[in-house]
Amino acid sequence: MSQGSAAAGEAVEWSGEVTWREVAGLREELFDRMDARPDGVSLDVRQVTVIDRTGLALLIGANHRARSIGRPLTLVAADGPVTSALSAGCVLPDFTIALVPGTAGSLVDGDPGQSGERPPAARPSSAEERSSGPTVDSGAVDAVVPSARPELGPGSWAAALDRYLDALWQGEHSTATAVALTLLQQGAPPERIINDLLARAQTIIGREWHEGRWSIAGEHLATAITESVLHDLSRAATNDPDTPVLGSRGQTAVVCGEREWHTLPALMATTVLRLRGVHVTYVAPSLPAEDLVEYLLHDGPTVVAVTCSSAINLVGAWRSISALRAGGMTIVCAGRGFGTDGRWGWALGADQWAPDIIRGADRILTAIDSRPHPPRAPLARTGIAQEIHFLRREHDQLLLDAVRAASTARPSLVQTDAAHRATRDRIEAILDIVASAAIVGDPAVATEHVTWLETGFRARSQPLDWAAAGFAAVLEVLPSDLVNTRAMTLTGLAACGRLPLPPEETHDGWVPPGSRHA
Ligand code: B12
Repeated sequence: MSQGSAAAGEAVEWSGEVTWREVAGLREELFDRMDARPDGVSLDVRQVTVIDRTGLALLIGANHRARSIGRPLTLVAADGPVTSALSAGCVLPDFTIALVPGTAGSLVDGDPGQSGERPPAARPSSAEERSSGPTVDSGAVDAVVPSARPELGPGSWAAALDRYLDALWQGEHSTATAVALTLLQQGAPPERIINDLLARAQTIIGREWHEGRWSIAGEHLATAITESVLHDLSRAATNDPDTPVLGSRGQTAVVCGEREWHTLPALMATTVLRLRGVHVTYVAPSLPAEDLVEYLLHDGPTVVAVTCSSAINLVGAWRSISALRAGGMTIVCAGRGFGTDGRWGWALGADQWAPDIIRGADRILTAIDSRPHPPRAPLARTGIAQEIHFLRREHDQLLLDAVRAASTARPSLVQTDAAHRATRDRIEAILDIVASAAIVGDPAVATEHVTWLETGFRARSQPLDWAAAGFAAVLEVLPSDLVNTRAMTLTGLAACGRLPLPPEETHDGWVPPGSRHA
């Protein structure tokens, strides 16, 4: 905390109560002023008599925003409820404060129904503040109860998403939590917060990472924060007396398909379903298809949601879906791995496709209320099962051979340890993607992967012809009787032919077979 007796910038004054009732209006005014005044704003909070967790969250968000946009925010404060709340939330040191002697008002615990009626309480000692005082962090979310406010407008959602992404960018867990919990307190349905804030933010950071603007470490940190916010939100929303009793709306399972390691989307869907009263068995990450169905047969759901976040995992999804079909279950597939319209999920034998988490929950509830399916055979095109069986059995050898083939053609691909690892990972993904394309019978799986690779290479200024090198190496090691998989590999290779001539090609003279350079 830095302190001063005088505050620069435009003066904004808050007085009386700063609780969930007032926060929306106060936020708008404060943020408008902050945007308008390059010299900053001094916020006089001396006349504040009561501040609750939403008010505190607003202050933290405003302070964070002031730093992001480089416009100072100074609090003109007395030794009163605002400074108590900030110190109890352990965020006092983050603020610039012009401290003026004098005391006013009281501190309430975040119960929106009571904040107006409660008589001013004595300020707790600092030890009490730390254990029981208001904080927007995970330990204090139990008392958050959504209000019955009118629906938030698109502007509020957009602003919240901006602030949430800012918090992820800065690695600020407590601000991210505050953004989500503030929406909840303003009356936003928890499932919309999950779908429109948390999932949306994850999608954006995924794109930012892929396009080279966000590091892998940053993405991991952001994912960890979002997972924790999801827990806090779930805990807070569960305390709403209107939340249906768990199990009152039946039973389901949400599972990651085999080899699928994106657990967070499945956890988001699980949370939404639990808040709707469904008893959910959450099985993630990847589990062998046979173990999954054996477990679920004992557990008892007749409806199972299978998630797949990347098309590289479609063979695993097919195995999971096939095992569940054999177990007589209705399958709702979801996740971007099944394609933008779910067509790859249908091709694998799913009964339903969910475009997003909310509609997924709707479809799962409808399926729970419907008659269960009898056991069914796997859905597969002729000859495909044998190819997939071979690819799975020989996976390690094929990968080894393909990496060797690629490195013989282009030694630079394995020149350093890092290059070798990257080459190995990318070739493994190509092996997976051509198998995925073959199993759903859609060349678009392979060509979309080429576009995806190309975007990543461009963003990192890496040679674009690497994609062709990878597909060519895979083609070289695939036996000739794997006609479907080879056809998809050739399609991928041909798509690489669209890429501009790479500089490296002229050095070692390697020409990818089947591409436009041949
Ligand atoms: C975090 C993350 C990871 C983490 C996952 C951690 C975790 N605990 O989940 C880790 C590091 C493990 C990871 C690994 C990989 N990842 Co990743 N990952 C992501 C990221 C950034 C966020 C995932 C997420 O939480 N999304 C939130 C969900 C809810 O949003 P959504 O996917 O848009 O889903 C919407 C709908 O599809 C639907 N939905 C999705 N799932 C479900 C489930 C149910 C039941 C329902 C009802 C609805 C539903 O609801 C959402 C909207 O409401 C995504 C980016 C992205 N766009 O998602 C990349 C992303 C999915 N990953 C990607 C890749 C490539 C990988 C790796 C191959 C990277 C690598 N080289 O190792 C591996 C593959 C691992 C594997 N075998 O599964 C790519 C996939 C692209 C592609 N064409 O294949 C993405 C899209 C990033 C990108 N932009 O390129 N990843």
